[in-house]
Amino acid sequence: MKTVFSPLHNRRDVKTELDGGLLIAPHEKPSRAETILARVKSQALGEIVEPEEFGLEPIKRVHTDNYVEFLENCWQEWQSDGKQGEAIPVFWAGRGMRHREPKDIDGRLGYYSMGADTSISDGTWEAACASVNVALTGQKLVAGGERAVFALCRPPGHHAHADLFGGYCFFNNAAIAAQAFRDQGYERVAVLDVDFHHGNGTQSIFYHRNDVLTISLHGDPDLVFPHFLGFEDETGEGEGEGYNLNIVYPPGTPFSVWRQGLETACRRIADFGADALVVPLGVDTFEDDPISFFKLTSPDYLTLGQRLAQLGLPTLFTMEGGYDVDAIGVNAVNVMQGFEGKA
Ligand code: OKP
Ligand code: MG
Ligand code: ZN
Repeated sequence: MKTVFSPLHNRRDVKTELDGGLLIAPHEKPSRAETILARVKSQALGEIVEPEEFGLEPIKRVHTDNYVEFLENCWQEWQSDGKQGEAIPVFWAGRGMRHREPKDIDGRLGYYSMGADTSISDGTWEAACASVNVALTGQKLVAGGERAVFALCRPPGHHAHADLFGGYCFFNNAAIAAQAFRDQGYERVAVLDVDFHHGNGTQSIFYHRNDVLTISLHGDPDLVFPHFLGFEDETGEGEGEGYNLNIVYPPGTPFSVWRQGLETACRRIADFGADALVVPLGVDTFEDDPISFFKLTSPDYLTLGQRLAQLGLPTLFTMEGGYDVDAIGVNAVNVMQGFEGKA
């Protein structure tokens, strides 16, 4: 299997994540992608290719023009305003207030975000664009006939809405790739999010549509991020009714239970008649992940890959979360090797 990787991911290197009232060293750090790349190499998974440049057009099929412009200029504006640290949103339009984009950078940071866990600094824009190019290059390879491709995206994307960043995400790489499949004539695209967290951005982007089926397996949002979306009664709206599926699990969930949801998801995708599959892949479902609460083990990721391969679909994996850096290389590449038939 080919892997798409951009060294530009390392331009995303913030020093802060607001967590528990402290500015900690971020969980989402450059060594994550380097560790996975090292495993791709040591396992000889396949060729490693650099992304092509796709520009802003495919991004704007999913994200609003104003949001894209905000992300491009945010760091510059923050600095021009004389701020000393990294850009962190602290004000939001609460209930009863107006959802209206103000001029001030503090106001705009709140308007375009869902949380304060995701600081912005120099290079964030460049890395976020490179991550989209990684996903779109993978999509192009799959559309060109590759059975499956591993888009080693960083920063991740599945929490990003059409006009919101947060949860370490800026552009929704998986949604942009799914839309690219649609724009190239694939009639029905399935997105199966196996990251520990709900794929709230992807759900939101396609919520009113029946041409992209969105499914996410995740930790109960009553207990973890993203807190305000991802419940099982969210099934889609209008034309999209019945085309979103959330499968929610409690703390301590082992693979024996998690895989039942995977089975439900795979059957739904088969019924849907998908002609392409995008898999936002997080390995933060791992038993030792520092911010999550499922109990998957490294061999379970081989089984996951095997089951996905049985769908028989052209498949694009986009890398999302996974924060036990010692294990993410093995776990992510295990999914690919399982897909290719390793037991
Ligand atoms: C991104 B991805 C923990 C802070 C959690 C949000 C989690 C973002 C996960 N103290 N911040 O889905 O892996
Ligand atoms: Mg998920
Ligand atoms: Zn996650």
